[in-house]
Amino acid sequence: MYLKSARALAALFLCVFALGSQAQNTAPKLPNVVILATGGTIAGTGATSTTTVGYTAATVGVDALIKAVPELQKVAHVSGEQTMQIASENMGDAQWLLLAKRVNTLLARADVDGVVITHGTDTIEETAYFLDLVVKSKKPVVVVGAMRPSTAMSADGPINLYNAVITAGSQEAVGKGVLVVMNDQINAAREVTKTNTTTLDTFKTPELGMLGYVIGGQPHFYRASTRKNTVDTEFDVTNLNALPRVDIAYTYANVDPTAVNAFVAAGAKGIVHAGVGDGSLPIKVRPALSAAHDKGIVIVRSSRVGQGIVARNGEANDDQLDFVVADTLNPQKARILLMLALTKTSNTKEIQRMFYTY
Ligand code: DAS
Repeated sequence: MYLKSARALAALFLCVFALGSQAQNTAPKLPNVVILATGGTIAGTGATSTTTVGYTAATVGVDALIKAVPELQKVAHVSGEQTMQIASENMGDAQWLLLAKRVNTLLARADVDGVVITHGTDTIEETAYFLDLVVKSKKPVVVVGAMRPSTAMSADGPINLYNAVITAGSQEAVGKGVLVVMNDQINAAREVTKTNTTTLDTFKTPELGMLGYVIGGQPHFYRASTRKNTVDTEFDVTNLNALPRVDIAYTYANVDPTAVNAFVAAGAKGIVHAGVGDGSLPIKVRPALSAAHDKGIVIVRSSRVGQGIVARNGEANDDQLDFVVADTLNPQKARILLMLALTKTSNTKEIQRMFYTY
């Protein structure tokens, strides 16, 4: 009698164990996502819950950022590293190289599925594009920030971080290039830009459009960039410890060549001219740019307008001047591509090819 009930009990136990382990086997395997924290508003703190301007950026550490969003544990195995702690107006070449090398090291590991970078919003579009050109993996890299500090009422940091981690751990984001995920939207690094100084919806790709959304804990893509990025670029930072100096000369009514001449004197290897309209060159500035060119400085014509193509041989005879046009890159992004191009060549025909490729 006892033997029978013991056997029944043992059979029941084995059944429950089998179901339990089967359930465990069928539970979705969570992706491993590493968060590299660099500072910014997402890590900012203000005096009160209504302080949304006049707060201090870059004060909250990565562990606190992760702890503030316990829901992260349900969507990924998350680990954090404090790569730096700065407001992103202070981001520079050294920080970019440090970040890019760390991202590449992490993504080369089989146990890392994606990387999220928390970052100040002021230069998120620059860091994202720099990484878009030098990350050597198809695994997702998502740059995320916030427009309200962590202490603010309805802070956007936690949900932005949650959406960024989901996207970085998703299969859908593989091979899409570096992404900026904020305000429930997914934008490509090449075109995204900050369009408003303070509002939550500031990051946009004004004309070419965002890539998709993160809604209900799921990324939804509707388009992809047509330009080469990440593993398909010719740029590699592995052995780089510095980047060539490239400056931006902003144009406006009554401008004169003071800035251009100062950049030449400072040793610029490239100058991006942020022209008016379709990259127009004022007659007072053109000779200074030509003189700079004759000293071996590569000149790229971009536009302060921000959207649209700067057409070759349109507002200037680029063939005759031996200048490069930025295509649709705004001045701050044209500067990044020119910096990396100059690590490979100073041949303007080769550099023009790069501006039509990336
Ligand atoms: N100063 C801004 C920066 O760090 C704060 C922010 O918006 O993230 O970019």
